[in-house]
Amino acid sequence: VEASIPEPQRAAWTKHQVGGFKDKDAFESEVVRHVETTLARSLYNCDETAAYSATALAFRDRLILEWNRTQQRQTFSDSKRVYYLSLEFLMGRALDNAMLNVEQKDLAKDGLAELGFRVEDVIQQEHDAALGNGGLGRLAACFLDSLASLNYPAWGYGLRYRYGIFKQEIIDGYQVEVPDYWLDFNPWEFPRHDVTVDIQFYGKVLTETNDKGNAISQWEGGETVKAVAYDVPIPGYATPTTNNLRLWSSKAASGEFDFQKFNSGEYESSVADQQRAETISAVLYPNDNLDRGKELRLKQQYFWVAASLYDIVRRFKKTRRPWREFPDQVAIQLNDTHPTLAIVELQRILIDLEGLEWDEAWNIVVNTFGYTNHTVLPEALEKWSVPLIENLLPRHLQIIYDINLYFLQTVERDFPGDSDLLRDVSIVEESEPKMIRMAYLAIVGSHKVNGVAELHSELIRTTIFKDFVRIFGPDKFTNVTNGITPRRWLHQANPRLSELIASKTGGHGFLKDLTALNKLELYIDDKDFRKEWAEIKYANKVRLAKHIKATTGVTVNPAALFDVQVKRIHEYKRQQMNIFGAIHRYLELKAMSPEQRQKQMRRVSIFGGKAAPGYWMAKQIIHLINSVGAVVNNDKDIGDLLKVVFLEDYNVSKAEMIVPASDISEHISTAGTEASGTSNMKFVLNGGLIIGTCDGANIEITREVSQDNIFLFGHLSEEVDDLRYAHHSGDHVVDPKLVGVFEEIENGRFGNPKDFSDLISAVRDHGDYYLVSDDFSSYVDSHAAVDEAYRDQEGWITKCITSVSRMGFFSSDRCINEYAEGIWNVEPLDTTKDKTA
Ligand code: TH1
Repeated sequence: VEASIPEPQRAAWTKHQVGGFKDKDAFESEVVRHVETTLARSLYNCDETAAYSATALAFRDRLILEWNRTQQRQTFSDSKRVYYLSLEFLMGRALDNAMLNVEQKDLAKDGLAELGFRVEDVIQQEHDAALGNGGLGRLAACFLDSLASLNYPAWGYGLRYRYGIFKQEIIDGYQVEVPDYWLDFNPWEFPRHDVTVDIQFYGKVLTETNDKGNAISQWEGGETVKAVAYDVPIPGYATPTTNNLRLWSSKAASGEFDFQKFNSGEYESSVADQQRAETISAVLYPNDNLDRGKELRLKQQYFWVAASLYDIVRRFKKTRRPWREFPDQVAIQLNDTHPTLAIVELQRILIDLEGLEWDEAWNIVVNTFGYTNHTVLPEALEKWSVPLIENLLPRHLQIIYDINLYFLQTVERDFPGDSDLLRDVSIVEESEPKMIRMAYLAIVGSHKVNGVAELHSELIRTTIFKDFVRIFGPDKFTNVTNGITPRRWLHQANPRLSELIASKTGGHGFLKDLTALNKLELYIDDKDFRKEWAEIKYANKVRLAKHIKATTGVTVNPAALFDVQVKRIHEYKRQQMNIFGAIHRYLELKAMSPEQRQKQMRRVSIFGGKAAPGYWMAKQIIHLINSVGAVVNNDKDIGDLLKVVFLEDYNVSKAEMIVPASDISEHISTAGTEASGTSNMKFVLNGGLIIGTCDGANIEITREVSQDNIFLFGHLSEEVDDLRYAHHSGDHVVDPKLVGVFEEIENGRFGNPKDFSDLISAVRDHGDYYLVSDDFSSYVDSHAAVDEAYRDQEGWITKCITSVSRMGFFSSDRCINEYAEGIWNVEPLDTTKDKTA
């Protein structure tokens, strides 16, 4: 390839290639150039928004050069690539991350200061890229950061939603959803109008017999939509590797609109086709851990999967290798079952379009895919109705049936006569209408299936997928415990703590190898170090207190214990138990004499998180939190002994401010329901302790930091089934403390009791599925233990430092290396042997 370009031309091009900014001056001149030319503004009307835009464009120009070189390097090296398919990428802001990863933030800070701006203010101008709901989408974003930082040849594939997760406003204590139109100015994406794929829907299947007497099927689509690629550069930390995130946007296939219709006066219908096509990538479904089975969602899934596979296959074909080498060149990871149709689509490409035999094709497919399961909640396991698939993707349905047929034949061969087993593991559920079980399809079509924390991986092996362990053997099922990127979640979110750690561990190496944090334990008794540590936490709390004041009007005391629960609102995550606990605390304080009261610990109970727009119970929880806050925060008896605040519109950028300011955070899901959780890791990494159940990654955090440094409570996952069963036996008694809480709510102490009656009856009258009552007293006791521990400030700081020093395991770098070795069989690319440099 290189030789095809004559030497003089190559020299002319490379002469003009530049990496990072040479110095502050070079940076400033690029900023000024972008302000004056790209933005057509001047010194006199350059506000913070314009300064942000120009800074972002200046860094973007640098990133794209490294991006280009990375792509060339990966192509020349001919190495295996990883493709991470995710319907969600919760990226947050990009500028700070880009400046830090290319290690030029100090230079930018000085340059912007000379131009009259504070870098912190400039960074704040950026709109979050919020193409995700919560943990699953943020995990994908952390993985992209680690893949690039570790120099893996990897691409992310997703959808370019015009509207990301909605913006949450709290009005009169209720959640109101506002659309998140985020694309007005997005310097981080590059439209590739030359990279487009035609995607078919509907239509019918034509079957013919060829010369060999084999049936040949061809799908004739009834409708075509165009997928247009938009590329987002992903810079690794302290490495030239800049990987690519490719997001697909939908467009009408027939250009703009139907001119014939337009000219004959049918104005509306002439644009209808165009609008229908653009609807596909218009909006992110705002459900976390819930499957609603909507046709448009299925369309999104196929659209994205088909465009991505076309792209991947095209890239493979350029290598001119035989098909059997496909899995040596390509690893595709399915982030939950959302991209499972990729399995069917690749099989279709190989048999219908490339003419391979079924078995040869299937072998390639299975060796290519890996599937990550993120939940055991039954309402979140995807199923698609057969009539829906049959109408939208008729050929795919046939292939699914064939996959199932061959699979069930092997089951029948290995477990003869076990018809219950056949029915239980069938990809097709024999219901009315029939349903396709996407998780089963993903298992059958992948060579590895993993859960995201040890307990969760054990649960999938022994409960929802136990039959598949019998069929395929235990080796197909594995665990990769989730992780987080220390670049964003320590270095970027908590710069002062990052610098303090750097000063004690010998520089910023811990950002590449997080296990280096263990060196901190040597300084556990160092007075100055501990003082600085405490000062940083306090400063972070002051910053959050200011934000709370500015956004809610509530004054909170930064010396109080900050108790934080921020995550999507869901019954299984049990924010209702938290607010019941706060009410209980309030009632106890009220019952005390003023003297007694003054001996109590001060608390700020902080909540944040979005409820899915159709999730009634979650919305009641938000309303209850706000209603309790309105009473407690204005009670003169209470003062700053207790404050209850709900922070509006929790998102990645807010998390970067909230996480470093917490003393204790709550990870209190019913045991066995939270697959992993990842914010638990973020809080501990930032010097906060956690109160939690024996669930998800809490268990592994406990193993690392030790029992002494975490507040665990509640029943274990083994006990859950029996407890649920007992609730229906008639003699179900609600915890007396909780009864007291319910009484006060029902007396109208927090507003109209009708507004909260469903929250109460779920516990008292409808079987308490999430075990709120069963865990309540141990939860309250555990909070008392937190108060006691916090009284001893020195002891508390020791716990925090010890915990941070033991968090190395939870880097997403460790996680990605495990995937690379155990599932993908890919290796990092040596960036020093760069032929093109
Ligand atoms: C989350 C899990 O609830 C969480 O425990 C885990 O840490 C995270 O994934 C990353 O592994 C999930 N998010 C979703 C979102 C949808 C469907 C299922 C899950 S599981 C839309």
